[in-house]
Amino acid sequence: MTHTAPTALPDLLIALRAALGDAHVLTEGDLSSYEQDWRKRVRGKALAVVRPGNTQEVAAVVKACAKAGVSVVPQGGNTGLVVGSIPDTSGTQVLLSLQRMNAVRAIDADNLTLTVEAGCVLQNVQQAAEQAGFLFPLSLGSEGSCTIGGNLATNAGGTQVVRYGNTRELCLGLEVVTAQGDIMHTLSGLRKDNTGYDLRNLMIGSEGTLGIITAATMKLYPLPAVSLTAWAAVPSVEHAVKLLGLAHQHLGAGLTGFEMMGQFALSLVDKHYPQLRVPLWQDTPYCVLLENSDTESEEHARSRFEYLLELAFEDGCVTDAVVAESLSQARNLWHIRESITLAQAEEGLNIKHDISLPVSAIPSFVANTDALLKREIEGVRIVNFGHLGDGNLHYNVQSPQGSDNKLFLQTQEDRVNTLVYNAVKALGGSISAEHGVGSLKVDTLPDYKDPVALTLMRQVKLALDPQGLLNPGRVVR
Ligand code: FAD
Ligand code: 2HG
Ligand code: ZN
Repeated sequence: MTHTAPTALPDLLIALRAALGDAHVLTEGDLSSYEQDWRKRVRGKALAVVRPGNTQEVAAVVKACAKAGVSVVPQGGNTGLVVGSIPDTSGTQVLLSLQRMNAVRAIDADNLTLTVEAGCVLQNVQQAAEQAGFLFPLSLGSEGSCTIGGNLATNAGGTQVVRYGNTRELCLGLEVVTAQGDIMHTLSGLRKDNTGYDLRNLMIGSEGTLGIITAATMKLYPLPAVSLTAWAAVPSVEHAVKLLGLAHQHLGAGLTGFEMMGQFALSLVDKHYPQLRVPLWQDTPYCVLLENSDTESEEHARSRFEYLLELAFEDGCVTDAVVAESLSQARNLWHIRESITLAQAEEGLNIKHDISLPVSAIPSFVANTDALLKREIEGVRIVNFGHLGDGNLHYNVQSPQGSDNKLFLQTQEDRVNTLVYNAVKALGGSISAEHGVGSLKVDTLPDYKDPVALTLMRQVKLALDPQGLLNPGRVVR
């Protein structure tokens, strides 16, 4: 497909080069890392990839684009899973990468905050916090590449939400470039501020459609004295939910992670990364990964953890368990959990469902939806895993063994989505717990979102971005 750029575009490129310098306005060469989505589902084509180095330059880019009527797609680490961070195929959108804006601006130890630029890679934010003697608890499998700006724009979850909340709960203030190219200076380390509408929380989770986040002030926490990790075999989802209840009761705020992984999900890790040596998976339908963080001592943590596991064995919630004896063993267990997405990608293209439900509804959701899908599609393979502690499952669907996965997506994706999302809706759940809407779910959302809420969302978009130039076609149309 060829596209003809509007005649105003050369003037825009001249303005962008004047604002950023030639080196940071890319129009040629291999731009695939910016134009291809992580799941390799869609490849877009940008008019230009621009890489501003500071907030004023971001504002200059947005102003120039607004003047030319050209839309802007913000991008951080491009690890998003819903096709929200790449340009469309028209060749007329500007891809604005925040990657050069990666400075840690400040750490305020007494206030327990850190202020970082949006393009900071999450792992570097964690390390900066640790070097200052603190914990920054956001933790995702993509943390080596995703950026804090992307985490805020998607309100990312991850594996510590059960204790510390989503990215939204970790943020105190933002600096944002508006659709008009103005800079909203609301970076703040305040834990209390009731001076009107909460624009920070409106921007968080808006997936680049309401403003471009350029910096953020985030909460820090004391480093725990120790974190212990256990891997437990559980006989059913009901038992995993019961174990979660016991863990809440006996670990209290010490419970910092609770992940459930189905046997087929773990078999994919075993198949594609045998060196990771997945424990216990062959003899049990589900495994659970639990983390107990303690501010007192290792002895204290271990005795509480072992007491919990004893109770769980007695109750029949757990049939076998391994408690990591060292930091490297614990890291390996977490690495296995975080490798499921990659192992699934190695297996081929797949249908993802990033859903949330009340924890109490999860056992019946899994039982009924597993049965429904298996009845409707012979040989379908269900990759079920996720953050059970938050009521969030990655209930993914892989084509039958040996079938053409591209063809499976073409012919079955809509049908599978309808079956799964209808089951989620019937139980009062959400079709996106953490990855967002992007362009993959933009046309599905109206069937599942409250219509009044959706109308208000559209009005907000219109009020903040009347020209519709910020990441169009994402979240709402
Ligand atoms: P991008 O992919 O670049 O962008 C994501 C969205 O945010 C796009 O809509 C983009 O336009 C917008 N955006 C990016 N930066 C800005 C900005 N500065 N201002 C405004 N808008 C912006 N997600 C979870 O929630 N939990 C997980 O556990 C998790 N695990 C993952 C594991 C793997 C292996 C992978 C590949 C992904 C995982 N993700 C997870 C999804 C993804 O990593 C998150 O959505 C992450 O927050 C995206 O950050 P990013 O910097 O890569 O953003
Ligand atoms: C995770 O929890 C991510 O590992 C990715 O959210 C989930 O691959 C997925 O579906
Ligand atoms: Zn997740």
